[in-house]
Amino acid sequence: MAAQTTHLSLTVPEPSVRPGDMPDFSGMQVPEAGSVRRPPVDERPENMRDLAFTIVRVLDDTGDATGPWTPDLSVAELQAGLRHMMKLRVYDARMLIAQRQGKTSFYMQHLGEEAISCAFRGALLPGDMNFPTYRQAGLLIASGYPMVSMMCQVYSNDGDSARGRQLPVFYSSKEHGFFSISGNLATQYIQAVGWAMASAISGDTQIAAAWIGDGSTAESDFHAALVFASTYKAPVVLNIVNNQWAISTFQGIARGDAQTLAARGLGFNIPSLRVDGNDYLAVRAAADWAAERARRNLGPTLVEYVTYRSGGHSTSDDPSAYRPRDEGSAWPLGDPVMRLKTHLVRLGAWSEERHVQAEAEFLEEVIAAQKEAEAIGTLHTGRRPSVRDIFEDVYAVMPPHLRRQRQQAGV
Ligand SMILES: Cc1ncc(C[n+]2csc(CCOP(=O)(O)OP(=O)(O)O)c2C)c(N)n1
Repeated sequence: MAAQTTHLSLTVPEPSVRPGDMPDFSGMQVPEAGSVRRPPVDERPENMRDLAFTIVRVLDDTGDATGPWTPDLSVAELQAGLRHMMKLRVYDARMLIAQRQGKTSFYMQHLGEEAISCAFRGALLPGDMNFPTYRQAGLLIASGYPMVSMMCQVYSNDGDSARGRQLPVFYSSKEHGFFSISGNLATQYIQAVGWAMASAISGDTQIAAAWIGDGSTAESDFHAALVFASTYKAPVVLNIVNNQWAISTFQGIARGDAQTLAARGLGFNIPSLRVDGNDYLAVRAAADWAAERARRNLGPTLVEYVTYRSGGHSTSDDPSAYRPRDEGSAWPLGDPVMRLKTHLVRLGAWSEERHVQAEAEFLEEVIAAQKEAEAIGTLHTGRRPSVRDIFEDVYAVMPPHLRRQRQQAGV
């Protein structure tokens, strides 16, 4: 009897819309703010699986904070949070222009994702360590890292602590809990787990935070990190920033729509939250919850922040080639800066005038920092690191063959 023949084929996931189409987020389920329960931090993971399939939200459409996840933040802390996000946005805008002016070779902005890194920073204590990607500079801004130092790195000038050896935006500051960024996606995720394991092995109290984008969860280091984190119950917060896009690739390619990215943690019995990434209060609440679990030695937590990459992937990218131009404005979770601003206005702790004034102040501050950094140098002007620096720090002690190469280079 002849077997029935099926011609096999592969499935290639496609986004529902492309340039020229109407944006379509109708498939996205957005729960009411305040409607998701908040389990105790020592909840057993099997009793909170529902948290990986919803979206924790605090700020409602009118700007009120509501529900069990509302974090206990003072007005001053909320204002500081808004300022950090605004400052990051102004910084991004200026550096984007600087790249277009040829002052740097490359830049990557955070537009629409400011709440995530800015709010998360507040949950950490001195000595804790982030293992960020290139899209969490809010961690630095919210920790008071000097903007001039950030710019010097972007300009690869003589003020760059990386001595011009790294791509722009690959910052590094041990003192500010910001591990050196590397271009190889996902490598930092497993390193964060190792750092957290080391902290536990040496009986310390510091915790680690791992960061990854939706696309990069497809890397094997992501999976290795989950194995080690769950096996040893390492004190680490495993953050996934789901901004819907990995350059031109929509999150469905990395299977973000096969259940959720938060649900990846459930197979490892890691408590997993899915959070509104454009809601400063929700991000902070989730970060506090996860950080407390890590500090109380209850093990890792996985947090997926649902957000949208409103800008291009980088200065080398034109998103209008692969998605509708106005998709960002159709994003159902709104703009993180506007949402926190509205909340503060509702509290009577901010106003339209204050906002405009703050924007002007930040522009002035960023321009002043820019003048200072550019006085040292930009990509093509001023003082740059010595060619000798190329040969330094490859090893702790320079081996003879590098010494010879340095001589050949005439430096
Ligand atoms: C191992 C590796 N593969 C590919 C790249 C090229 N690359 C740089 S960024 C990027 C997209 C990452 O997307 P995602 O993880 O979603 O983060 P996002 O840029 O959206 O923040 C790719 C493919 C790389 N840097 N490293």
